[in-house]
Amino acid sequence: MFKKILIANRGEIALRIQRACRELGIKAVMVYSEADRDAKYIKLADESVCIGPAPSKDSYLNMPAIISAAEVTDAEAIHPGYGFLSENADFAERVEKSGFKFIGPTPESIRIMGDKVSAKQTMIKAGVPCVPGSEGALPDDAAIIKRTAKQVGYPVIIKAAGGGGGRGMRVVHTEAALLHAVQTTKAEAGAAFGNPEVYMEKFLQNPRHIEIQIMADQHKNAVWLGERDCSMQRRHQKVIEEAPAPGIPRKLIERIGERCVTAVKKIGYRGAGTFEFLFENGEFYFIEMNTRVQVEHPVTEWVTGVDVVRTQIMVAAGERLPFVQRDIQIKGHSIECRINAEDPYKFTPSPGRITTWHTPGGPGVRVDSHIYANYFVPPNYDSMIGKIIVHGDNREQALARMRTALAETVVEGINTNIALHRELMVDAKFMDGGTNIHYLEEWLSKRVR
Ligand code: MV4
Repeated sequence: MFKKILIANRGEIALRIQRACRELGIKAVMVYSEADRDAKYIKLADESVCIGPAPSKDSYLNMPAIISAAEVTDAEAIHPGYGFLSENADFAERVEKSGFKFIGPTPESIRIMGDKVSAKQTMIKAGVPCVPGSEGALPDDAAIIKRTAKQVGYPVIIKAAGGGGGRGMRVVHTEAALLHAVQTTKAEAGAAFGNPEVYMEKFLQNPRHIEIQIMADQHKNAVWLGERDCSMQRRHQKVIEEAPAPGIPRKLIERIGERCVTAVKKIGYRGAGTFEFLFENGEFYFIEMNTRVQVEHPVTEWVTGVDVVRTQIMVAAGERLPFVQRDIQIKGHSIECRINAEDPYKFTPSPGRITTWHTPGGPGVRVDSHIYANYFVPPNYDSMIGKIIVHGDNREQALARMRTALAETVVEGINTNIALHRELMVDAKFMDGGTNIHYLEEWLSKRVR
């Protein structure tokens, strides 16, 4: 096992990884920007290194500064968390070329999944069902583009190979609008991602977003850790996640989970990963794979009993997975609410000093957050300041526990979206379960006040 790990991230996930290190008896080196200098989780670290000024590009995205910090502190491995450099294949490569372990998949795996065209081709070959569409990238030939759209059937969606997470996409309803949409998406993709390649899919009108968590070691062992329903989102930012996905027959999920495991073994993937699917009319369609730990990993941890971050570290060190597939039994139900420092109605960021922070507790309540009273939420980063996660024997109990937890929570000094969560936890349609990816935005457009 490693003796010392460098954590190349900030906020709640940096603290989450630090806790996993403590538990494993590993020393944690934290890197921080000038904006995060006074954070308590920095003081809690065994060692810490300032890697630059507040802007991410000068600190948390500064590869030489992070690798130098690992060198001067004699760390053996680097955990990238989520966001920032976590899915940057060049960073993973530079980390390993500098003699450190990258806690995540190989640079090659990251590169394949980062290109959404190669990711999809890989999954088709590995037997994972995908959204019907173009075979690979679209060619320049207008007649072929039109023929492909006709075969797929309108509406279609044009997506950038270098995009993902909702960036670089355009829905097309008619042939008259097709070629212009392809040209515009290509131009934008070239400018934004340095890759003008685009591909085409059938546009699914009312899907749910269901994702499968997988974990693999370097000895050809892989398991899937159930699914998460992440359909409650606004502008491609998830707001509430839960596990298991309400109302989907177990047999259906098991079939797709097993396909994911087969694919993972076939491509020699290592570490934690997430297969993102759209789910519509009883069918799963792969769209993208995430090669990092995700914000919403706690709901999976709670229904499976697997510590995802601990396991990431163990498999990166070369250990075998400490469980096999039949050990993974889904127990009860878990829900996560993301707490953001933002205006609860306009969603504009609300950085500033927190004066009061009263955390909820009791049976089945977990809070993952780095904040505290007198903490200053810097304006430079994502507005998420923590997560409230609950577990219950069933969804009803989990919902009841979340309502209680949200009622107990007090944040003063800044605005947060806690009021939004309180309203959603008593919304009849959300309580029924199974809302689609458009539900929250439609609900917000009808919301009063
Ligand atoms: C789609 C789709 C409908 N049909 N692909 C948006 C984020 C990116 N990961 C893929 N996205 C979508 N791809 C086809 N063929 C609808 C979306 C989409 C979406 C997906 C998941 C969660 C929220 C979403 C919100 C809007 C659109």
